[in-house]
Amino acid sequence: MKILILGLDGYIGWSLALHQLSLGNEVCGIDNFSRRKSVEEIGSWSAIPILPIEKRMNILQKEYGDKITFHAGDLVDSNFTNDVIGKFKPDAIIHLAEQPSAPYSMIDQSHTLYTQYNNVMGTLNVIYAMKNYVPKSHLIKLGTMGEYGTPDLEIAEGFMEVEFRGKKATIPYPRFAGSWYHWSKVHDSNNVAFACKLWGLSSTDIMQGIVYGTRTAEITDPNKHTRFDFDEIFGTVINRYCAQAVIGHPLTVYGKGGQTRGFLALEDSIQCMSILIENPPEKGEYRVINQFDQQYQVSELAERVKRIADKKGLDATIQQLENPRVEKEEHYYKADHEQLKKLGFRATRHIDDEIGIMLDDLTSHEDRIRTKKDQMTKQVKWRDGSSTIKQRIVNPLILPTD
Ligand code: USQ
Repeated sequence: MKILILGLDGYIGWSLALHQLSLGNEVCGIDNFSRRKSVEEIGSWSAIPILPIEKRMNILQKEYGDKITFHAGDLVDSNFTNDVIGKFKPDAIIHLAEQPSAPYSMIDQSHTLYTQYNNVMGTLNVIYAMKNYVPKSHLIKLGTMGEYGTPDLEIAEGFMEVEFRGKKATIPYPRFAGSWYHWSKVHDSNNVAFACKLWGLSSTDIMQGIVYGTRTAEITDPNKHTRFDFDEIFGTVINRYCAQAVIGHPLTVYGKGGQTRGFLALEDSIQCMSILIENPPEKGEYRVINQFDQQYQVSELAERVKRIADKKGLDATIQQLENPRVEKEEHYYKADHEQLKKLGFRATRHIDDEIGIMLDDLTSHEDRIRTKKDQMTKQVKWRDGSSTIKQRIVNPLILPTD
């Protein structure tokens, strides 16, 4: 199969490319390196060093020859997007090329605009390019469980049945997103669903939980490591706790710590996406999948990381910080996640084992984390934004010239 990975240079994109190549598929990647640039912009870096893209490609080309190709460019440039999709003609497009950080989108107006512009316009260009060149291709779009928010109701998988004034219907499950970033994903979902209806495109919209870990089966040597962010803006909660534990920084639980989310190991996230590639929806179908394995409260996770770190002699402590975010700190959470299991997904990783591996991997790069220790608590206050990070310039949209 021909697989196009949008955002190949990122945490999940790189790991997915390694796995798809190992299966014998032909992979084409694109990236504008915005993740590298945004993390640099806020003054941080990946705890685990990663090679520049040219070296990454050299390594893959030595192993896989012309089964791997790469194009540097931006999805908001519709000529670029049309060109790559029109020439490669993928069977499946995995769209991971979005600004992925909720705190980043909350810094100030310029970062909100950048996030929504980049994510929504980039996705519109992808669906137009699909319509023009590969209408039978399968778009696998990375959304987020955060689209649903925390509604104090059971969360269905994309759609729900309702009865209203005597009539029954199936309607999209309501979205109650909690950041400008999460709303950008809701806007994408609406646009992709409409494109499926309008032009008969096929798409799987993944409502993915929080992904953690440093390893997959293919990440076997340092040249194949994927990035690992630990700063307040790009690091996610389990990954941050592990990085904090290795340098003796208190694990930062925000507020009461009763925030509950769905979680998935990196290896299992790659497995899920690969199952979806193998099992496309019908023509014209817009399919929604809730993709996570287990749910945890963030305070419970801190205890878990502390317990495993202590066994390794790291002596971790936990600190409850005033919550910089605007979110419920205690709430009901129960979300369906059955469809992937029906397609054959079985979780292969246990969270405690993955935390142990992460702590070992991060201990090898302890100095890099310690150097950027001030990045652990930048404190972007969601209600008021941050005044310490410079304005972000929003790239103009490049319209098609054909
Ligand atoms: N949290 C802490 N301490 C920390 C960091 C986070 O208590 O040091 C709490 C947050 O307040 C929040 C929860 O942990 O309640 C999750 O925060 P997060 O930063 O791990 O994840 P989030 O901002 O929700 O976003 C991440 C990814 C995003 C993805 C999303 C999936 O950055 O791309 O869409 O997870 S989900 O959370 O299911 O929406």
